[in-house]
Amino acid sequence: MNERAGERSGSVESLVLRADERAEIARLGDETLARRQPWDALAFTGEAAAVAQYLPARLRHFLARARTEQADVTIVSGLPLSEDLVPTPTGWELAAKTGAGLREELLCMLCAGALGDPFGWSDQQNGRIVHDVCPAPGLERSLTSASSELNLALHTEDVHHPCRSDYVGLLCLRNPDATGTTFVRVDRMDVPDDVREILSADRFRFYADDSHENTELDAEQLAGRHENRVSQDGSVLFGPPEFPYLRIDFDFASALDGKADAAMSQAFESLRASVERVVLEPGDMAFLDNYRVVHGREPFSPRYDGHDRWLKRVNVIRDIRRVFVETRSLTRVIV
Ligand SMILES: O=C(O)CCC(=O)C(=O)O
Ligand SMILES: [Fe+2]
Repeated sequence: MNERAGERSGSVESLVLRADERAEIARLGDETLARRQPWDALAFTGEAAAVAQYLPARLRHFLARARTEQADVTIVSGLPLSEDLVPTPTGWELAAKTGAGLREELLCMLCAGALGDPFGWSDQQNGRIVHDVCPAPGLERSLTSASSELNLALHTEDVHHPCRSDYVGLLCLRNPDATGTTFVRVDRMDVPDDVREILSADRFRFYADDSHENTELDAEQLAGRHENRVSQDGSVLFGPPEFPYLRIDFDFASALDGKADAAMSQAFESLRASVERVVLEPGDMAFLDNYRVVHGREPFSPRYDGHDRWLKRVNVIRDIRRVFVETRSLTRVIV
């Protein structure tokens, strides 16, 4: 993990694993993987929280504290990646087809299991529980995580949905150009009380982004046109006023009236002024609190030579029953 001095305003909770802890995690990972052949992340979702109890106590304690204290950004450093990690795939489909980085998927799910319940979306990466975030040819300027050349705008993950994750977990496998993951804390939103009041009312619409819609637009093609997308209306700010939660997406949100539109512009302006960044290094896993920060990514040049940036991503919800209730089924993949 590497943060540029002077570019952070609050702290990032971080834990650097010791060599003995890395070895313990590697052993747990290998044993679990051997027991769980062929590896199927979905089948493991119900077991992840229980197996996570065998992670080193310091790591469990650290993640439990992040959960109870509602830390904005939490980073575990030094997770034991495979020494013979395969080349970075050119897109998630190839990763899925070839089973690239399965041991890392398991690490991702174990850490996620110490914080909550991993879950997926049927329309995102074909219902996979652990996603691959790597640049894909042809999608360099898309509005999804497969992009590279464009700044990935600040967003709440899966902003349109009531069961959006409490945490976005990102395990870094490669990041050769030290590309930053950007984020802004809701606490940094500095707007007058009357604007805050508007932002706290159900005067906004949140849309499914292109990772759900299976479209591959760039920003110019989207140009604020959201017709026909799945959406939900709600407020930008919610929860305890003294410890607010946030829901916003710079590309996939709109206001329902003129005053709300002006308030949203002010919110965007304020958030833009407080962007922080964290550079994930191989073996770092970040958990971004999806209620307390919005996140994005800096642009970079893809190589498509096997050495590209590569993250494994997992959505974590604090209580999977929210999904069971919303979908009226025992599924861990939201349709
Ligand atoms: O690539 C990153 O650092 C973050 C991308 C992102 O927003 C995501 O995967 O949800
Ligand atoms: Fe994201």
